[in-house]
Amino acid sequence: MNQQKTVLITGATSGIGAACAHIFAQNGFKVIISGRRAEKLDTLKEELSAKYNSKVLSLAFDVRYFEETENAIKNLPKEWSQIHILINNAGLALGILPIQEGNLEDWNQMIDTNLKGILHVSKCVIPSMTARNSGHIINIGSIAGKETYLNGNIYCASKAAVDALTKAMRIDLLKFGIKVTQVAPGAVETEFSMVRFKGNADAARKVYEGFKPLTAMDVAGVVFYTATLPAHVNINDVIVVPTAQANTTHTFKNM
Ligand code: NDP
Ligand code: 8X3
Repeated sequence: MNQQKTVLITGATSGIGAACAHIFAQNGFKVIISGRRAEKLDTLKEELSAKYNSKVLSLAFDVRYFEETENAIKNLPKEWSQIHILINNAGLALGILPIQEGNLEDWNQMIDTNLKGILHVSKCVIPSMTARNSGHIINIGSIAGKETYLNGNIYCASKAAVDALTKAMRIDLLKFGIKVTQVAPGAVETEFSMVRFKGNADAARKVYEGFKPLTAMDVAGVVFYTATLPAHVNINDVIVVPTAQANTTHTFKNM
């Protein structure tokens, strides 16, 4: 049924994006996987093709740079150029410092990836959706965009921007019948904390100690659910957390 549908997933080299690539490929979608690490994309492409016999295109680009993004998406082969579902997932947190000690480079990278990255990719994909009067954009926000927490400052702000942008896109794209959804996860065990703590494996491990965090596939399952509802049904927003996590500041750690 979904054989003809194409999904573009940003940040598919790892974590939630890679899990989304698996679930969509397994279910017969054509999948465009993207991220900066080309060799990881190639490995994933081979794995998906071998496992599910699916059609997969690997597209390496950095969402922070509009020209690079536009060049990649504009030059898609014709049979891949109609994107039905866009999953804006690429994102990261860098550091966890109080605002008065924050690092300007980290701030810029978070804003450029988490917010401007969504703008860049969406700007390149939306015209073909408005032309067809259909499509679905799924933005991966965060519980950190709903509530702030100590030292979360710029990451929280970037995800609050995703929350606002998702609502704004939904209004502007309403007349084209384009669905816009935000999936906002709580703690998911991926490469996220290794990136946030800049390779400090001990610090990263501690984030998930004493409770059962979400897996990337838990989140991908929710994304897939929102993407496969009937044409007249849209999920605007969903916060998905581990059962042990009430909000950003209350996680029950049974240690
Ligand atoms: P991972 O670190 O495992 O994956 C992040 C992905 O983003 C990677 O594939 C990475 O690919 C890609 N990425 C980062 N920067 C860029 C860039 N400039 N251009 C293109 N791709 C980029 O983390 P998650 O899977 O956990 O994160 C996915 C999304 O989920 C993020 O938006 C994150 O903020 C959000 N999230 C994560 C939560 C968690 O607890 N893990 C909770 C809530 C939200 P590459 O390095 O190859 O470019
Ligand atoms: C990631 C979840 O709570 O670490 O978006 O910010 S949190």
